[in-house]
Amino acid sequence: MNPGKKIYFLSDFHLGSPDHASSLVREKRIVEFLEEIRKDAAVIFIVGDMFDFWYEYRTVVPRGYVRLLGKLAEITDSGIPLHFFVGNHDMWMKDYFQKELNIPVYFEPHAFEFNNKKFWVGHGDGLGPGDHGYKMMKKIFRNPICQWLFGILPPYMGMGLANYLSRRSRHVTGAADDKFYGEENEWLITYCKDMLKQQHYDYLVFGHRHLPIDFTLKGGSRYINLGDWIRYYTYAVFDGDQLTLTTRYPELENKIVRH
Ligand SMILES: [Mn+2]
Repeated sequence: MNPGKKIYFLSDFHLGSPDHASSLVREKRIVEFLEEIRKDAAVIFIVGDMFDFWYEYRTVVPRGYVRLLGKLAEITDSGIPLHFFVGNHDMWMKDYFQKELNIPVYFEPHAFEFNNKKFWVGHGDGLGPGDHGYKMMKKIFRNPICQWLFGILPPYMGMGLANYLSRRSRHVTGAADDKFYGEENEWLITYCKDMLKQQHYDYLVFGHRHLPIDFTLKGGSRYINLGDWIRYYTYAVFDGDQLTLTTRYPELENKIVRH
């Protein structure tokens, strides 16, 4: 990494939700933030659930989000690499991001190394113990035949069904998520501990939890949860030496769980 350059991580914008007007307010905030970090970004990671629902038909993509998509194109065109990890709300990506935006798309967690620091990055859904209902659903969602069947539905039906399910899933996992369950009960902490038994990482960075968490594990590795851009506007920034989890809006700083 060049001195003065930084690596940014953010996730869980859920654009499209809960309605067009409030999504647009968030989208503009995200675009403004991206424009600002462009000045010193070496790499940008967007770690899933960019959209509340996304499905790429063979020749058509969902309408909307032009400000964000345009900004992403501008960033990669200017030579700043951007990595995207699919989340549980936007895993139905094919090759639009790669072809149109020059953004690699990851469907599984992936390792990176910068300045001798090891990062393990992923959205975080379906990892760790429990959540068997979702793990089964994920198999169906990821199944090529199921995806093909969904794709032959007329979009007004497919998108309608998907938006309904997407909202229902948030209803199920919603409000209770805003408190920290403790080291033993946070399933991504359990997952991180298992990962660290096999290999050392300095930072294990996830989204999905919708609660910003900076948790130091035994041995000094840190589990970072990126929070979201709905309630927290949080992001992690690596300056080449240190990683910091912070928020765009200082008044939200005390919402970050640090342990
Ligand atoms: Mn999410």
